[in-house]
Amino acid sequence: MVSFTAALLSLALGFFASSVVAVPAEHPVSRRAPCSQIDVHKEWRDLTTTEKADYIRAVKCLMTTPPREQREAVTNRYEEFQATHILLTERVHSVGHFLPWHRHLNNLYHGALRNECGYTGPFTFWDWSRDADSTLPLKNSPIFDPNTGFGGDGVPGTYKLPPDPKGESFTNVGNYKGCIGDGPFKGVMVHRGPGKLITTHCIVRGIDESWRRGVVSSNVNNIIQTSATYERFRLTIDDLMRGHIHGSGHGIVGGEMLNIYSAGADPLFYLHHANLDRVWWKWQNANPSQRTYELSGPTTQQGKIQITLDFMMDFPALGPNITVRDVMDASQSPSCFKYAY
Ligand SMILES: *[C@@H]1O[C@H](CO)[C@@H](O)[C@H](O)[C@H]1NC(C)=O
Ligand SMILES: [Cu+2]
Repeated sequence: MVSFTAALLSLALGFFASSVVAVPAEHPVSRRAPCSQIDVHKEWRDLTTTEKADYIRAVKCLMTTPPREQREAVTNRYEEFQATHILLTERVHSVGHFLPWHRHLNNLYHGALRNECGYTGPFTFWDWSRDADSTLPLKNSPIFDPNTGFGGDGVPGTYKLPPDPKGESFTNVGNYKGCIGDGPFKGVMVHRGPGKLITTHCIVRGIDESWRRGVVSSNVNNIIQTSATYERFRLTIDDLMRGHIHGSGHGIVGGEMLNIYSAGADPLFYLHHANLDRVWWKWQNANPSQRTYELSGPTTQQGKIQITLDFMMDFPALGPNITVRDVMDASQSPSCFKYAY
């Protein structure tokens, strides 16, 4: 009887303990230094022309800055970020820390633009809903402007996909139309990708209207409003299928942007992921006491272990390991930012 009661008690305590784990207040924010300032991240078209030019300059500067670590076919800092994403692809997608990992990847990328290439303007995101809601073709987006954006579509006939002998590089998906034909990244060569392949190639795009519906504001707002749990939200977001938010930003740009491994070949990768992060931030801020530290999902793809806030994420060649807890609240160090809207 005693042991039965004890068993019940410990069951109850166990239940109590695990329900406490879900309460955000039991997960104090990190003991990191407070933010010295809160950066306001702005949509690309809300940057001044001077800020846009300086952002592009800083990205091109990363492309001529030596990498920190020696890795095969990594010739500069910009490629180092792409290579880390390729290396960790299976570990950071379709897992509980998909959103936190990509938030911090952007933190580190922004840090490199600022500290290694002297960028002083606002960090920036691409609100694809503004394009998808308009009646204009997506290729007319200011993001694709050759003078004040990232250049436009791939040019047919300028790129041929290499063989993918192991069939593991996802080169069978995506609209590899051709090399970027104008703007600041025309002629830029990257050395990793497509996928896990190691080839020297241009930045390949293929702007694709068929992905538009996934990112119209009615769809995005609906997901923010109807996802009652992080689990629901995470599963809805982290889906590369047509009609879904994450895949749609990749699919609209097309080409290598739709390659789950090597999408970081295209500088728009970071603006797309910033906007995806912004959708998460909006979801968190719709109910901050409940959602800022709400987390779920497996630690590995199809794994059985549930993630916790103590889960350690790594960013080889880019920055120190960091727990998921330390990036959940964007207004806390080391993120220290908010979105302009
Ligand atoms: C960072 O995390 C990786 C992967 O979990 C681990 O192998 C590495 O030892 C960690 N590094 C430090 C300094 O803790
Ligand atoms: Cu990714």
